[in-house]
Amino acid sequence: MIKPNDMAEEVTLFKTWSSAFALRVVWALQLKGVQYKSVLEDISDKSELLLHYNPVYKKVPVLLHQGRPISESLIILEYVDETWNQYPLLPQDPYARAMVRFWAKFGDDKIMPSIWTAFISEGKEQEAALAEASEHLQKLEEQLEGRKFFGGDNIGYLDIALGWLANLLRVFEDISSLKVVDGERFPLLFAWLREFSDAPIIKDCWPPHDKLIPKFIALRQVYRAKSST
Ligand SMILES: N[C@@H](CCC(=O)N[C@@H](CS)C(=O)NCC(=O)O)C(=O)O
Repeated sequence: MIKPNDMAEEVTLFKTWSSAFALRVVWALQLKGVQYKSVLEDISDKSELLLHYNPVYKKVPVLLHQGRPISESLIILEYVDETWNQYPLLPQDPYARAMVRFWAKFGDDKIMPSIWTAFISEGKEQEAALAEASEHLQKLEEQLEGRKFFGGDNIGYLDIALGWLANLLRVFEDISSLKVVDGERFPLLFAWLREFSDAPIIKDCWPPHDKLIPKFIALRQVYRAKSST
């Protein structure tokens, strides 16, 4: 077992093979070329170390740097950006920084739940969730006006924060025949999904698609069973 003292000078990331939140941190560390060690967690049987380092939320990701833990993926991204200056993720201008953080939070608070509900529901509930997701995605579409990435010419903090869309939409669409990002309705977002997915480093870190499919089929069944009781 890894003991806290063994990690004093190192960068260690507690993650699972599939966590879209942990993937944000993986991408950020890789883009910056920071060497790190991964500890693979099993969410159904969390390690004592994970519970020790994230006693509040008990979730991955946790980044351990010089023996000190940081949790919550968006906060970890900021820490990584402030600690390693190469390949800046956040813009320099304070207003631009605030806006990027705003849209990242919007992604987690609004887009994620609506797309998740569309994925696990059926009929009228699914239609309503899809309509809500589309309304939110329209706002992201506007953010991409005149840009290849949310970060401009390069992948930045917001691209990483929204990267789960590129990771999971294809899985959800393959499983449920949902079409969330339509190329005609959201041409910029559609192009972004492709550019982001194909970018070196991003592409190299994808969890295997054929392993995600059965995982999310099973998860959807669990959530559907819960909502029908
Ligand atoms: N808001 C958190 C979400 C992290 C999260 O939900 N992680 C999941 C794995 S994808 C987890 O550890 N779940 C364990 C649990 O809920 O007990 C973040 O951004 O880091």
